[in-house]
Amino acid sequence: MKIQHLALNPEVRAALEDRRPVVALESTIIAHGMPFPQNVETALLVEKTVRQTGAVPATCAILNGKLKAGLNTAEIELIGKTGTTVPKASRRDLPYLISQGKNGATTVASTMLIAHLAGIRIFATGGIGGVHRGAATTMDISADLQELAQTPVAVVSAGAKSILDLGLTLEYLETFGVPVIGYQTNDFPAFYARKSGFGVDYRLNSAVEVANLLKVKWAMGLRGGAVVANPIPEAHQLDFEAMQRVIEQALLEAEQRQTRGKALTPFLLAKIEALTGGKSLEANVALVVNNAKLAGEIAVALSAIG
Ligand code: PSU
Ligand code: MN
Repeated sequence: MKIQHLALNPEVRAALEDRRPVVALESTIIAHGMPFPQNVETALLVEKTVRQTGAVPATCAILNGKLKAGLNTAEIELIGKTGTTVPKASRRDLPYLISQGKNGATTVASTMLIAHLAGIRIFATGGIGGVHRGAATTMDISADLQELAQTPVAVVSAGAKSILDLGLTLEYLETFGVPVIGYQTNDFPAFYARKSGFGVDYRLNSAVEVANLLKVKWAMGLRGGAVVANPIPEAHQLDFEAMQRVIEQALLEAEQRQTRGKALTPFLLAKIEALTGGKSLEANVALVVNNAKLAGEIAVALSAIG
């Protein structure tokens, strides 16, 4: 069936037709999460890492009003070079960008949606969006969480940054029935750090076990996705206390400048990077690559069992 506004690149289309494993990747991390040229280098390295597991990478974006699953190198470079001038596109932004024939960098939420329309079940990113600190008054809760509640795609991430209220984020996921799986860990990771002080629902130790859980969930007809929380590799971990201070500083500046809404997350990401002198960028690259590898392994395991 042809889905309106969706365009698969030939490699992704062929893999899906043959029921071979495919891993979706997002583009907000390229346009808004990292500076050029490291963003493009990372996006290409992540694709290569997915390929090494035997899966096909499908970086997603909106280009000229089309939902794209699978970008070529020139398209990745376009998103990377245009950077923050490409609109950050979450679910609510899609009708506008598509009807206007514009470009957009897809978040976790909109990448999940594109993946699902294309028939891709596994997605790798850095960190998911969540419930922001102070959400009790701002109501700033990322659309990523609602997407996880309703769209059947598993997202492999290094947890979430403590720019968010991680406790409330986990509560929200519980309310909406989204399993949070710790990959070889009992702790919910905090992006730069392997531990956040919060636990996960379940620990699984292999990609095959994760694939089995997903198969059961979807075979039962349960709605929505899952969070696979994969801690940053030990060697790249940053000091938790030092990062907490940096994050507090970034949050304070956002408050002073009254940065809100969809601009808040990109502002905090850029601020943290500036405050750590690029150390956070190095950690970010390492954890995304690590997630791409695990996502590839899960996609391979899932396609082997159906
Ligand atoms: N958190 C990160 N890195 C990111 C993002 C979040 O550590 O790049 C991006 C992702 O694309 C995520 C989006 O889906 O920000 C969430 O934005 P918001 O909080 O506005 O929903
Ligand atoms: Mn928000």
